[in-house]
Amino acid sequence: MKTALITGITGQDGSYLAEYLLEKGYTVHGIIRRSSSFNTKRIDNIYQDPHEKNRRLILYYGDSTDSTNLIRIMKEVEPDEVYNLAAQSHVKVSFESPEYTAETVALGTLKILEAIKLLGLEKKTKFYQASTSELYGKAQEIPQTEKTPFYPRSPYAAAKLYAYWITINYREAYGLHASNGILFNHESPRRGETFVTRKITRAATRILVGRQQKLYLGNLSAKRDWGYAPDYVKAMWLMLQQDEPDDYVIATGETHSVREFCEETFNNLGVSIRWKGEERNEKGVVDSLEREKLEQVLGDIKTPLKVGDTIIEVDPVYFRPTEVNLLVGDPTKAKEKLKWEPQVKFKELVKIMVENDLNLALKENQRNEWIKE
Ligand code: NDP
Ligand code: GDR
Repeated sequence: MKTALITGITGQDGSYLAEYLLEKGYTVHGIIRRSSSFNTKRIDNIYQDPHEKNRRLILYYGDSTDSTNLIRIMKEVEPDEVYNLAAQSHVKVSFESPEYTAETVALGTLKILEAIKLLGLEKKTKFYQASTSELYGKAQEIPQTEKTPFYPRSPYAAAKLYAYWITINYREAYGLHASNGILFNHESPRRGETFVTRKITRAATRILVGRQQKLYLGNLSAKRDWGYAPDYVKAMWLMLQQDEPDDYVIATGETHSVREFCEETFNNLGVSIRWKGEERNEKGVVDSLEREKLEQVLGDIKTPLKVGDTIIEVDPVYFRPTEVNLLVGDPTKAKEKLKWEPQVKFKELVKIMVENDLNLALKENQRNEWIKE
């Protein structure tokens, strides 16, 4: 049976990928960071106690900035496949911590590749690099394909550009089976809560049950090609099953604005919103409430929301010094060569996330009731 090593296993994608590989019979090794609080929530469901015999999920403490640690783990595991997912992955945060972002994203990738080479594993170990649609940045073409020129617009994207090219360089220089997945945004109930989709579905459901009053957002006009994370980890695996390494766009081919994501989220809950004001102080106001739908989603609970309430406000603090306005990918190559297609598109994705977060908000309410009692 095959062995895989995943960096970033505690993240959204790492957790889905680990589940997927375990189902396929792999032994999965994952690198986690030491933290003062637990950071393994997303993999708790697959965790196996170190005392268990024949366990197939093995975790190591490590960090993308520590090459001695990476070399030691690589030597111990000698994996058939490495999935390099670890990163400071937040674009806005990368403007605040540009050097650390470059350390983890750019040099972190180099360190893993170099570990494979130093240990003489070039012929055994296949390598997947988590590249990104952020590489297109100020997009030079619509839709974006594997041939569209890159124009990074953040320290994160510039670091990912280095990682993209160093992956190709190790493939060409040392014959490594190394592939870049140029993945467009992909979301899920496991998405970190500071990324815009999850921020919206968490806030909307909390607003509905009266646990939060407003949702503050940045640029509502940005458009993204949003897919579903469990679909996307399958594409990662498929890339490493090909005879030849290559680079692939993974996307849905649809694009929607942040504004539309808000509307669709609230629609799922029986609330329609109308927009008021200019870009820097735009507001989302409750336009109508669909009583039947609200009863369906809330049961006995009454929402405090009223027509005319302002529930979304723009706060320029969330604007980025340089923004990526429009991304939409063309996944034709992946469809033809990998036989990969996205199963979940925009509307279904929003529904999945809203359902999950509504349950969370209702549970939070219940917990509060217990505390009061
Ligand atoms: P997350 O932010 O959810 O997960 C990032 C992972 O990297 C976490 O496990 C995190 O650990 C780990 N990590 C962060 N810094 C370090 C470090 N210094 N050393 C070791 N591990 C570290 O990202 P996603 O799962 O969404 O994305 C996975 C990868 O794919 C990332 O590289 C991202 O840049 C890229 N990507 C993501 C896309 C998306 O839409 N989700 C699209 C295209 C590319 P911890 O849990 O401790 O924080
Ligand atoms: P992105 O995702 O930058 O595309 O990077 P994010 O969800 O952070 O932003 C998407 C767009 O929404 C706008 N936006 C806001 N974003 C956040 N986070 N918070 C807000 O309040 C807000 N308001 C508006 C942003 O300006 C942006 O235009 C993600 C990450 O997962 C990367 O690691 C990955 O490489 C890319 O997707 C593809």
